[in-house]
Amino acid sequence: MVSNDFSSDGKSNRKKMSSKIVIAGGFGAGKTTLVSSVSEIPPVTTEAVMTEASIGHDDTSITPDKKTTTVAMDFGRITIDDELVMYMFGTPGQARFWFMWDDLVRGAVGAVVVVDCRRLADSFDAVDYFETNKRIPYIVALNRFEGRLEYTTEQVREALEVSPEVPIIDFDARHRGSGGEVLKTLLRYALEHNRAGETVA
Ligand SMILES: Nc1nc2c(ncn2[C@@H]2O[C@H](COP(=O)(O)OP(=O)(O)OP(=O)(O)O)[C@@H](O)[C@H]2O)c(=O)[nH]1
Ligand SMILES: [Mg+2]
Repeated sequence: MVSNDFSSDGKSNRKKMSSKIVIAGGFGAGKTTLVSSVSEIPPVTTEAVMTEASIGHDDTSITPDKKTTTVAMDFGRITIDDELVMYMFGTPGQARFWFMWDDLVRGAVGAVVVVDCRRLADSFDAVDYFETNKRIPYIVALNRFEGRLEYTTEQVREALEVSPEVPIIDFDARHRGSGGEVLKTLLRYALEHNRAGETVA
């Protein structure tokens, strides 16, 4: 839920609200890149070098430059306005770390599922996680690698079995402004759906 931290800037007595959001998605979709590009503080990341041990587990054929992977979480912060600060928690993408997702979503107002638009199938399980447990509102953010977007939004919705009301937007994870729009879309959606007040137990 949106929580009050009751901190004051000394100039006004308005409460400052903080909220937690989760950045999820399939392996190598651009989660760490998104958190890093929009965070106003140096992001905390838990990248580990990918070694021979990942062979057979991770399909790196389409991400040949990728040398590291998130093994616990990413953490960043963005101030939306005078009254709202959002804390971002990026999940690990590899299936063998998914046991951490239940802990990471606890207390979050919503989630962004980052999708590599070249590899839709690799994001199916991430979308399914949020569709199935319905614990928090989520949106889908299509990461436009190299500016390419080969599918329409509706094709993506059909392929990933995303519910009709869930926003799907495209963006570039490397660009702060583009990533910021994703977070604002999530926030609007979470507030509109009035589920922001629900606490995830
Ligand atoms: N060209 C291009 N490269 C990108 C874009 N977004 C991310 N990358 C690169 O793609 C690779 C994967 O990005 P990450 O942010 O590490 O992906 P991730 O989802 O955090 O990966 P895991 O934590 O391992 O699941 C990195 O080498 C990024 O630099 C993009 O929009 N365009
Ligand atoms: Mg990562």
